[in-house]
This record gives sequence, C-alpha cells and structure tokens, in this order.
Amino acid sequence: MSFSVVHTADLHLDRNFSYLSDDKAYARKEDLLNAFHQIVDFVLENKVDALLISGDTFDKVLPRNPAKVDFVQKIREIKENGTNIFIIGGNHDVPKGSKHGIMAVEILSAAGLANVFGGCDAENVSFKTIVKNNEKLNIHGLSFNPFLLPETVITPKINFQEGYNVLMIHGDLEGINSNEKENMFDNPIKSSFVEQANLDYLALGHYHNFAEKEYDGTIACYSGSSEKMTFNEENDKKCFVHLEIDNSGVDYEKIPLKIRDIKTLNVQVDDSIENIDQMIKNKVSFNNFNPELILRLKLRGNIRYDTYNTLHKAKLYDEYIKNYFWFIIEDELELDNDELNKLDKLDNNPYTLFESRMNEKIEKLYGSDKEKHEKALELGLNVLSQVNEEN
Ligand SMILES: [Mn+2]
Repeated sequence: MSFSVVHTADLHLDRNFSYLSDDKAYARKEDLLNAFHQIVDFVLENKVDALLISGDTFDKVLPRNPAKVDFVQKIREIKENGTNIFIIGGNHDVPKGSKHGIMAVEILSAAGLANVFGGCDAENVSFKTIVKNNEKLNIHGLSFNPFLLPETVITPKINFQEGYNVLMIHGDLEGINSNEKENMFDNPIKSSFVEQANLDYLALGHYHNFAEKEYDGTIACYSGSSEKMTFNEENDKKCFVHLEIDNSGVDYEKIPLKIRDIKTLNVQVDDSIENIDQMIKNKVSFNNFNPELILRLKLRGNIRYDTYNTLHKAKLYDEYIKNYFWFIIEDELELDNDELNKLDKLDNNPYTLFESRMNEKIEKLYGSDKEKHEKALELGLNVLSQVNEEN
C-alpha cells in the first residue's frame, strides 16, 4: 500500500505583473489560476492522499479577493474528494511585521479545509499525521522565517514519528542547483542537515526552476513555480511533482503544466545597419506572430547616434502589440564614446530648448490661450534657470 502525494509550490496567485497593461495583467492572474486548476484536476482525478504547497501560494501578504475565493473553492473541492492539504508560508506570503499579522492561507485552516504550518521557528516544527490502512505518513512543515538575517542557516528540529516522514520548507538548499552559483541567502539549509535527517522526502519551495537531488537516501525536490513569472524562467518546463511513497521507497514523476509561453529575441545592432526599425521588421516576421506569446526584443550593441536615430520604439510597439499577447522592447544599446562627447558639446540645453519650442507655439496663438502659454513660459524658464544654477 502506498501514499499518493502531490507536491507543488510558488503558485504566486494574484501576482501584479506591473509591466503589463491592466487587462493583460488580469489575464495573467487568470493564467496563474489556470495553472493551479490543472494541479487541482490531477489531484481530483487521482484521489491523492495529500497535496503539499511549499510556500508562496500567494504573491503577497494581502492578496485580493478573486484569487482568494477561487483558491478556497478549489481547496474545498479537493478536501471533499478525500485529499488532505498541507501548506507552509513562503517569503512572499508570510507577514513581515505585526501590521498584517497572519498569512492569507490561514483562511483555510480557519475554515477547517487545510493544515497550515504557519510557524517559522526551526526549534519548533509542527507536524500532522495521516493514516491509511494502518500506515502513517507524517508531514512536518516550517514556514519561511522573515526575521532572520540573510545567510542565517536554519536547522529544523523534527519530531520524528513512526511511519514515513516528509518535511516541507521554503528557502535555499545547499548543493541542489549545481549549474547556478551557490545561493545561500534565504533561510538556507545545509546539505549535511538533509544527509543526517533521515527523511523520506523533502518538499521544497522557493526556486522557480524544478530541481532534485538525492542526499544519502533522501530525495529533496523543488517542484518549481507553476507559471513563468519572469523572463529568467523562459526556458523552464513547468511542472508539479507526483509521489508514491511506500516501503520500497519514494517514486516520483514530474507532471507537466500547460502554460503561456515567454520568449526573448536577442537582436545585435552595429553601424553597418542602415535602419534599425527595418532590421527588426525583418527579424520579427509575420510567420512568428502569436497572440498567446509574450515576446521580448532585446537590443544590444555599440552604435553611433545617427544609427540610433533610425530606431522608433513607440512606433514598433504600436505595430507589434496587436500580434502578440504582449510585446516589449528592451533597449540596451550603447552610444559610442565619441558620440557621447559630441552630445555634451551641443548648446541645446533644456532652458533654450523649452524657450524656443514655447515661442514657436506662442506665435500661433492669440487671446487667453496666448496669455496662458506666456505665463507657462515665464514660470517654466524660472524653474529651469534655478536648475541650471544648482548644477
Ligand atoms: Mn519564494
């Protein structure tokens, strides 16, 4: 007889996506809920014994009601279908001071729908046991501790129980992300702790990439986030983890999530290019238009000023935003030093530019409009002359 468990983390529900327009940001909030619904569907279909959410369920301490209501409703369905739900807090959803006091996910424990391990004291790790055919699965959980200084190592004290023991934690684990530089800032745990802990499984949250490693018989796993939150995650394959735990050990599989794609197109620019707009148009062809895709165009290179002047970002944006879910131009172009020196010598300072543009306008005006603009010119020049003096 085995225990069937689903492990996920970093759902970041109600994230703001502030680089998007309001309607698109709301659509992305829906995306987050859709990813969560895919996990819910799997849990319902497979009648799993336990659902573990290892922190950052919500993106913030005070999420708004649509995400909260949707989340509670889905958790209730899971609970009524016979699954036990276990949740810890992550760095995004634990309160950092007394002002907010309590995590949003605690509404689930208040409603009797889930076990929320809200405590963050490593000396005092809570647990809950589920029993199936006389076998015991013990879930231990510790929320992220926001009051520790970065790099303060935590060593959870686990109250081991008869049966299987699983620990849920949100933070950095030593040695699991071999291809990235060692990151031991956020509630870090040493690999030696996992090697000696004698756990059956370590259900981690915090890293948005999937990662797993065996530490002397214990499988430690980051399920990764359920969505691509930032461009750093554009190459990830998002998933959640399905475990079977029995006396032969822990078997796990990654269950893929169907989510919106994010892509960066790198464009290298140099002075041999006559027209940057045209070059971009050639790169971003009609063939790869995709109304579901978030596309980022990254412009790089060291160029002259006149080459730079052939780039019209606002125009390109207007042209392409229709063809994608979202379109961003990230301009990392740099001007040649010689060119910058030339710019320094221009005598068009803000004061004279403002004065000449306003005078051009005033010439075409009459009546009260003219008076208003003359007043604006006077006030503006007064402010700009003060700025000039300060500099
Ligand atoms: Mn996190």
